[in-house]
Amino acid sequence: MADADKLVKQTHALDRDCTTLSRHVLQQLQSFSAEAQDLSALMGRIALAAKLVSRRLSRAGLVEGVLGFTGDVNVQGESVKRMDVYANEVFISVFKQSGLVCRLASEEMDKPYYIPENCPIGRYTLLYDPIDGSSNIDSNLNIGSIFSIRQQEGTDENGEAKDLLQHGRKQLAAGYILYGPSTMLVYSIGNGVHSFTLDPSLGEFILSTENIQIPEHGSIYSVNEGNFWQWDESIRDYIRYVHRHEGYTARYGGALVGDFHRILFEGGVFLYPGTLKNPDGKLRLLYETAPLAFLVEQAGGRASTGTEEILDVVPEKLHTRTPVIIGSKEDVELVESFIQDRTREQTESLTAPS
Ligand code: P6P
Repeated sequence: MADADKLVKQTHALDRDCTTLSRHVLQQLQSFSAEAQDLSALMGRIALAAKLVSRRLSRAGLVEGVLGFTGDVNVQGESVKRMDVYANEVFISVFKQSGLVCRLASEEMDKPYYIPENCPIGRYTLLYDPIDGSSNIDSNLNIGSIFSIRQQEGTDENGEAKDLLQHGRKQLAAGYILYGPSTMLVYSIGNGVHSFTLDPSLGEFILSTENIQIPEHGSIYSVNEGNFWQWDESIRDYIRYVHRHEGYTARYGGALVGDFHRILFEGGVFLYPGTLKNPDGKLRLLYETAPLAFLVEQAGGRASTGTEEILDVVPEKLHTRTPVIIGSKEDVELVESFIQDRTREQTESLTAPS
């Protein structure tokens, strides 16, 4: 390669290494306004939280008191892992110092955590799942953190946060961190989906892929088939279909972020339908499925409950759960078609002359 070409390649590599997350946000917004600076600073704090969690995970097997359970049960009724508590505290500490976030709502906390001094109107609310997929931690498999940022809108007459119980199209930013062979941060502020990879030698998240677009269709279907006995007949119909037709392959890691990340890059569909035990499904809207729905729509995909778009769902309470079908447009529509067929049959049987 000629020297000139080497120099161009080297300059390009340096430019990319200088594209940190905070810088990328400002580039996305083409602005240095107060709001742009706020979002840039918020994403910088997300990156700091991710680095702190990633650092602890990378040494989990060597340090006492990182793995295992605390012995407590959280508001979800789930046994709490030590890493759940640590990561939850990391986000609180990182954002308390930011001066930007008025309240934090977490899967691990019954009520939002308020930072009164940060609550003048115009500040922000952070919703997050500090560690998603914590059942994978002790077996050193991939886990994630999921986050969503909304504009703080004050409180209603009952003192409840007005911005929390609103549909997902109110999100200003959303994304996740995947703690895998490398630590990746994937985010959107409504201007496409972009991924950053943590370079431990720099201690920085460096841009790896811009404007990610999910394939229109993919071969992967990702679902816990151990719940087959608990599903509605329509979902069973879908599973029977993919079992009997060529071109489908099952992938399920038991951690939403890793399963979603695979779908985002390779196409296909992830689903967590309602079950007999959890008719509304297991996954929580505000800090799990709505942030991922925001991303997948930005990447050209879809996210549905089976009957409505995830981003249109207005939660009744902070920890509202919804069924979720998320991924490539064609594959989400295929699952929905089985739901519509069953609904039509039920309607016809009810209206048929006896
Ligand atoms: P199941 C992890 O506990 C989680 O919340 C998601 O990360 C994951 O997709 C789901 O639950 C797995 O649930 O019932 O298949 O073990």
